[in-house]
Amino acid sequence: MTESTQRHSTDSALSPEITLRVRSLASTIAAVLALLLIAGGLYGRGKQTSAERQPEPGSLAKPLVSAPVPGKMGEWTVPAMLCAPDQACLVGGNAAVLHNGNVLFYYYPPPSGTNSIALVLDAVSGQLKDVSLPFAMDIFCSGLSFMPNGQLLVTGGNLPGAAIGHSGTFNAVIFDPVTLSWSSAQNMNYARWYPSTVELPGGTMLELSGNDNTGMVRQKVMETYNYQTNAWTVLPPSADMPPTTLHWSAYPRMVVLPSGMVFLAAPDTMSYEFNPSTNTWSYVAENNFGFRFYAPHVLLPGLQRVLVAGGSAVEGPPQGVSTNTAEVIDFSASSPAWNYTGSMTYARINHNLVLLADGTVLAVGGGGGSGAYLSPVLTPELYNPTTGTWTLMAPQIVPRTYHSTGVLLPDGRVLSAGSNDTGSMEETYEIFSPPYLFQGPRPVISSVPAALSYGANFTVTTPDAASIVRMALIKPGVTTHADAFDQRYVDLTFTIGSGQITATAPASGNYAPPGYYMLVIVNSSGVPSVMRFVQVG
Ligand SMILES: [Cu+2]
Repeated sequence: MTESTQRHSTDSALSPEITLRVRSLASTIAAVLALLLIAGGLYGRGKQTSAERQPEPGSLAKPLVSAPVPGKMGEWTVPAMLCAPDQACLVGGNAAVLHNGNVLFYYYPPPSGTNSIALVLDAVSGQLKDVSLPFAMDIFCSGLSFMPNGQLLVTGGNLPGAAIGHSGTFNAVIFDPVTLSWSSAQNMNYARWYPSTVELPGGTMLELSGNDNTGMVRQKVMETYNYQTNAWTVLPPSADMPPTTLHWSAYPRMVVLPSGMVFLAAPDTMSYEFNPSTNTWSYVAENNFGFRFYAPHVLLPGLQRVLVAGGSAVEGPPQGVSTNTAEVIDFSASSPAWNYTGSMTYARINHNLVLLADGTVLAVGGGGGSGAYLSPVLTPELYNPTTGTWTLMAPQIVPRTYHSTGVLLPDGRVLSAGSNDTGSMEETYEIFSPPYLFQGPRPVISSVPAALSYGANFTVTTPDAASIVRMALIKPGVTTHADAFDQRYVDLTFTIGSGQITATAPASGNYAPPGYYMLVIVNSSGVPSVMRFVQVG
């Protein structure tokens, strides 16, 4: 089924907003009751003793007794609605963690409207604020990525009223986390539907792929955006995407490596990397499984290895049958090659891979069967990059398949949202507390500098300095369509002092492209602090 078909059937099925809310809430309540019965019957009653497991004041997402052993399998909250006051509820199909810790969600316009709906969630208090677009524009199906100034660049999207679905737009818009407002940027030179956006080491934004405004042509021409001049620059023909990488499946999975190259990790069998200095592509390696449709990717800590897990060998709707296999390519090798790492227990497509505060990776959501929304996998799995093994976590309640999102919150939890099917929309979010939040007291960051300069030393004060074994910068999550475009976990070198830690900022934008990061310290029990935002540049 195509995107436009889904949108049409979805929209028509949902007309009265109130019906939609009631239906979604009813299905959620039913799911919660079922899970509570299962949890009660199978596992008995979990104890609610830890401070982390208590609801924050005003929180809409209450803790759930879902995990038999939270210290080993983590714990989920009961799903809460994504409905800001006086606003249509939305599916959390696009998510971005802002540098004040709140999460921006946006989706397509409600059936009666012309402006994409958007909201900002304070995931700690549960408060929601309507930040819908002030102008008529559909930014669903767009690319998104943070710029060096912390503003979110949103590129392309869905062309309203297009004769053919999958038609892209030229528009680019910017969301300012400080003023909570949208503004128009200069239009792109090429219309794009399902493009990818990735920040380059120097802070310009690379834009690639996506369907044109006829819906018939996959864009091979790339362009870059300079946020300081508000100008798009078309790259020369040498930068055109390799022919084997142009598919129905857009949102190519890109990541900046310490070499300064931009690696195209998935979905293709043949992997390439792009050199932004010379505007040329070069072939890297062929993976083992083959084409991985809607498989997410993640740059692992150490910044030399890229993990791709799951996906389907069948391109395009109905999205084939997913695989549980996963592969890693290591760029510290003289000839980088894809090798199988441990397989997940569950085959998945359309899941998210989320880098956690301790450098492990959570595979959350996704579906196991043929079809964008079929055979949902409710059980997340945690990947250990050191051992290459996956561990089953506590099951979540709501299916999170196509159009689902997963992001790491500054408090170390994982927010999971989005997904729907042709009969109903899923307008809830739920939050996962990983096992590391049940391993004892958390180290506390007392103060951090507001800004870090590349290669310079800086000081973090903490009463827990003596117990700290790891410090890292984590790029805030920006995700849609089962992938996070700029996700990275940048370990820092540091020395322990009395009540403080002196660390060295990343050497350059090759390691951490400029912008806001979440700084975390982790103690010898593997427990992370609540993270603090710093601007790196
Ligand atoms: Cu989509």
